[in-house]
Amino acid sequence: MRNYPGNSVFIFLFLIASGISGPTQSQDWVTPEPRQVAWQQLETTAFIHFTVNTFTGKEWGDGTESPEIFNPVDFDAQKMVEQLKKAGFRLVVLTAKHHDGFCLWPSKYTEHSVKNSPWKNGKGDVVREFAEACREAGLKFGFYLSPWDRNHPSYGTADYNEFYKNQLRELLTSYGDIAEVWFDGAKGKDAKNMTYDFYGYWAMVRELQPDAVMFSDAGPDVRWVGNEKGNAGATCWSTIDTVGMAPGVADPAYLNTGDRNGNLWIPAETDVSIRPGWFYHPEEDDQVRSVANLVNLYYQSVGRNSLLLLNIPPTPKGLFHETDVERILEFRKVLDETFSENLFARANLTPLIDDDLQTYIELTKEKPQILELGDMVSFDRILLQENIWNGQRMAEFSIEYMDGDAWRTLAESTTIGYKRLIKIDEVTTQRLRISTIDSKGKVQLAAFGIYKASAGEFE
Ligand code: FUL
Repeated sequence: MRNYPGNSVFIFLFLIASGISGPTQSQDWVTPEPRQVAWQQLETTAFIHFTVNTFTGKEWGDGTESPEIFNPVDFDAQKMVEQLKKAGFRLVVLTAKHHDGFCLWPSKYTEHSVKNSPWKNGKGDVVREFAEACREAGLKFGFYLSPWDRNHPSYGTADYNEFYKNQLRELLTSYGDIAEVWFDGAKGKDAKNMTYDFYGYWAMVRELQPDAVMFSDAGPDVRWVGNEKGNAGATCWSTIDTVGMAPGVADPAYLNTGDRNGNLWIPAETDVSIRPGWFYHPEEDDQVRSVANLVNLYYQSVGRNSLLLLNIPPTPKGLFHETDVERILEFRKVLDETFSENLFARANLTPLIDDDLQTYIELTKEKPQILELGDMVSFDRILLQENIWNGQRMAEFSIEYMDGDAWRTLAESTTIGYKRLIKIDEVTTQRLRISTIDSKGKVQLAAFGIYKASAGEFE
């Protein structure tokens, strides 16, 4: 855990006073804001890392790159967004500015941008093209604006906060609806000392785009999952406490599991790249994640009460590499094959199969829930969802199946939250039993599903 130099009591009071933290306390429960539920329901979202690094082969540019090297001659945002849409991604988060300071839009406040690139004779705007392509395709759009800027001369002085806010305002006011703003706390060891005015940045986003969720290590709306490997905690609470935290200053292990007793609703976002690097490097063309690996990421993120933000980096031509496209399309096909048919379809338990989080059955420690499957059914995947509108309550449970006339354990698990997916060896049965071992009061089980995994999951 890195040390946070600020005053944690001040932060806490500030968050309460400003209303920036977002969550509402309903009786004993910490519950989400509508924008947080809408975000979580997107499930699979795409990250796009694109900048001068795409042309230099670096992961972190140093800010001295000439804008002249940015020339994606075949750039086609519509094509990339269509491919993402086909692969089931519902939000695109673009690196409008990475640590090198190069802006993918023609910012008024710096010369270090596409306006000084040969691409489209300096008239291009990557942010606009992606934002418009997303709008046309019905996808949501968001951006990453790196606070660490290795190009701008004001970095390290108080003036930088004004510069950053000017850029933030440009992005928040010129490109339509923004669904997510990504605040990255990363900073190199050689970086100048700089105190970011995160609360000022966050207040601006709330004012100008109230439906946007803000990501950082410390929220305020969604949090980093604590690693870049694509693993949400096997136990994953959507609640945490942020006292003593700031973007770039948090305990990854804490972020990974969340905190049963946390007093803020800040669910985990799992950001991970389809390749070893965040930016495209041709030497990694044979290291694109396999379909089975991608599907597993889905189980480890969405299936553990998180959301998948999968990075697919464009090549210097300004298009996705064909291998990446093949993999994401196949990824979706496998997920569709697995989850298209819920083999649990009992009419008397419609609340569990109606796709509405707000209809549910209650589970308590005292009363295990028996689920009749009707016929004998064979399956190897289980899905559970809680009605997160009323908070997150399940802490530990077991599922048994009827084998002849004996109950046998099928799965033991901890949190559910928005979604829990469980892989089991195939079993055939007519009856299941869910027992709550530990919970925060009555659990509101909103969905239950059993599925037969597509062969593609194992290839
Ligand atoms: C990190 C950055 O330093 C990486 O380059 C990348 O953008 C990743 C998503 O966040 O903090």
